[in-house]
Amino acid sequence: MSTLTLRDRYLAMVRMRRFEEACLAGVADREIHGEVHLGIGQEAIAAGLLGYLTDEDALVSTHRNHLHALAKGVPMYPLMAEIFEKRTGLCGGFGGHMHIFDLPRRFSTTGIVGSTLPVALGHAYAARLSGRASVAVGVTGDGGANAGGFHESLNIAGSLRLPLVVLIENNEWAISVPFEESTATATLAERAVSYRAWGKRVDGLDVLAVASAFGEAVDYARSGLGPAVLEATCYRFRGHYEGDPDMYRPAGDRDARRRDRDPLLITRESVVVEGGADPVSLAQEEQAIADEVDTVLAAVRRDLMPDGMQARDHVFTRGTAR
Ligand SMILES: Cc1ncc(C[n+]2csc(CCOP(=O)(O)OP(=O)(O)O)c2C)c(N)n1
Repeated sequence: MSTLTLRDRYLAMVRMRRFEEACLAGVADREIHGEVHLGIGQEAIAAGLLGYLTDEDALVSTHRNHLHALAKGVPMYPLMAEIFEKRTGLCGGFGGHMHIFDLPRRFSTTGIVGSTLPVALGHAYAARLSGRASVAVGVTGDGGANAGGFHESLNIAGSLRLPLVVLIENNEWAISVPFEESTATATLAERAVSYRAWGKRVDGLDVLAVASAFGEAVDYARSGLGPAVLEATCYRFRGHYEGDPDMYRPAGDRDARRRDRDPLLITRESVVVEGGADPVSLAQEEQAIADEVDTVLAAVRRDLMPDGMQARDHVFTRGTAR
């Protein structure tokens, strides 16, 4: 059970959106290199995870990982610094945006589609072997849910009743391939039954619906009953990566979804209308968050990149670190 309020979750979503916008600034100014995949439009899912996981629980995320890192409690400064490839980053600037690792918080990522679940499965098995009551969360997109690792991991977790929670962010597109064209089932949650797993599909724009379902999924897995599959539906607001011309999605539909179905605006309205929040004090809190992110961005921009002489550090040959 989580004690977080809707307002708490909303403010976490604001922090996530501002964080992604800071990364956008880094892309525009060519400070971040390579493909950057942002989670703008998907904040209600990550904010729904808050309050259910401890540092002992593992979370393995994808190429679209920034929001999950924040939800797992990874501090904003070293996270942003890693994305900006700075020495002050979580991995000293060697990893970059698709290789975010925070060992103390058991947070990791992989850009190999379909391989988050096998890694999360390893964490779940390790928890079982060491007698810890922790769970492992493996995140995937809808595209990744059609890869072999998804099915193999769930099969093993189901047969051994391992504490694996599979979180599927179904944003309807795997790069340019629409969900209905690539997927044999009407939903992804319904696959849970094949693996003796708990399964549910929720509206991923509804942060309270995600929170309640994620809490159930974690409780199920933690109590030793086996794996859980939570599918949260959403829509990717940006291109697949920054720079993607995004010619495959009908522009009218995309614009309408961004305008009418922005989870930040939907949640803000609930906080004010149903939660009775004072709009003035809410705006002050939103501004404080924007200021916090701006301060981190300004400092990260001043930090140094790794020294070129270190390029071969952390490279292993014959089992020896050079
Ligand atoms: C094994 C592998 N194949 C292909 C790619 C290239 N690739 C990167 S992201 C992506 C699509 C992922 O779609 P989805 O799982 O739905 O996640 P989303 O990007 O929508 O969050 C692909 C094919 C990859 N990274 N790894």
